[in-house]
Amino acid sequence: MATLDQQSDAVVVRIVYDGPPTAGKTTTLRALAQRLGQGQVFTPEESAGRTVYFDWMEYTGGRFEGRQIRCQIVSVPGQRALAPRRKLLLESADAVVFVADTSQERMGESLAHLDDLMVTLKSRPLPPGVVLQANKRDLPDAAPLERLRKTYGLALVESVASAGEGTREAFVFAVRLALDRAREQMRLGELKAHDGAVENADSLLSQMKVLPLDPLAFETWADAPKPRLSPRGSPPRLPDTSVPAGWIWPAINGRILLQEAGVGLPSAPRELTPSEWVADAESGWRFHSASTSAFSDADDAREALIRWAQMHASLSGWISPNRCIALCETGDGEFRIWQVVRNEPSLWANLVTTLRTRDAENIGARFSEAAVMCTRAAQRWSQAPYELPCTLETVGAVEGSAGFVSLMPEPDRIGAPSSLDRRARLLQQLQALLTSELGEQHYLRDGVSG
Ligand SMILES: Nc1nc2c(ncn2[C@@H]2O[C@H](COP(=O)(O)OP(=O)(O)OP(=O)(O)O)[C@@H](O)[C@H]2O)c(=O)[nH]1
Ligand SMILES: [Mg+2]
Repeated sequence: MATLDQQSDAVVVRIVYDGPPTAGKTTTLRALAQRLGQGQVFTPEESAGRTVYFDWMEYTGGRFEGRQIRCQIVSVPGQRALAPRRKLLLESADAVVFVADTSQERMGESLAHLDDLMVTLKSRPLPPGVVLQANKRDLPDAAPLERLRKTYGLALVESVASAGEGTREAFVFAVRLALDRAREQMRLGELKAHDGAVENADSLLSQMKVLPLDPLAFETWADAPKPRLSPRGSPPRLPDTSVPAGWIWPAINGRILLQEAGVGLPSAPRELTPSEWVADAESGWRFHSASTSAFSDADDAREALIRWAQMHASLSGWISPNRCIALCETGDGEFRIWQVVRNEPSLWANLVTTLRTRDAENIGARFSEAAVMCTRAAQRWSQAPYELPCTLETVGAVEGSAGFVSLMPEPDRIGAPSSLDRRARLLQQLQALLTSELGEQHYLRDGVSG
């Protein structure tokens, strides 16, 4: 939302760069920084070259109603699991530059992402304008742009961000759109002088760091960042039914569960974050080994396995039963503990499915049920010996009541039950799901009948 900064007598507008993963948003900002010649891009964090929070730069130039124009130029993280961060940025946009990967291969994904953006923006009271930056035009399979041009009726600028081409043009257009919006805000009496300091990259980062974000929100690990090889060069071996006795919990049933889990298991896991390995089997089971679950000594690994087992045993009744813990040699002389869990539908997954039914009555009923279940989970889990993370992604139906269906936090990190009001936290999340994820996207996109 454009604001007046009284301290510097400037109007502050925010241009947000959105687009699918790896479309070239960060590359665009870096190219723009060079072309505009004012300062550097600030990137709080990257993982394997992917934006984790945002990229930020500022540009001051031109005048609006006698005041200086200060542009905050921000790019969103494209990865789906980071969507809450993207949403936060889109909510504050005065104009959006949509960076599309226009290669033949990625065009469909770009269009789907653009649909999502348009629906998200439409729900805002004064929707910001959008410029389409058709990127990667240098690729040999660059797709024709007719469909992009005709379907959306948006201004379109072709670009090769990696060579800096087209980035300045798209930006200049976006600033015009942002100022059009600021003028409209002024007309409506909504262009407000800011009390105190205007938001900057640091305050935005602090705000983002407390946004609820479940690292397990990856629907499949395929959505996670591309695998990177460990320094040793090879992924660790995944556990199978040949693990030695005493290396699996529960003792007997664990091996049987491992057999079921191992059906359609990829030959190697993927590295999600440094030294954190994951694999999804076609059987619907998930294998996960945290970075702290690697040991050079077998005895240390056994002791850790016992701690995992004790924690699981003491939580039985609260957690979904289809899970086991296995210890496995990595193939590189190390040992790793693997948590193997069958995917059970969480409240979140159920609600998203329900919304697709487009049946208002059904949607209403399922949401009330979810609210009741959240409340029950919060109450029930407060009796558990450990603090189980209680979110829409971790709560699901377990044997008729609200149980924990997600991956378990590591024993050394899980705490004693805290006095935190879990019920309030869950209801807050449910509301957030309604207003952002579903209210803004699916609900409006699909329409609701009934
Ligand atoms: N050929 C070509 N490659 C590009 C172009 N723009 C960006 N790239 C490459 O695309 C890859 C991803 O670029 P990024 O700028 O990191 O993508 P992003 O949209 O910020 O990705 P996320 O942060 O994950 O959302 C990099 O390898 C870039 O060098 C372009 O115009 N042409
Ligand atoms: Mg990026």
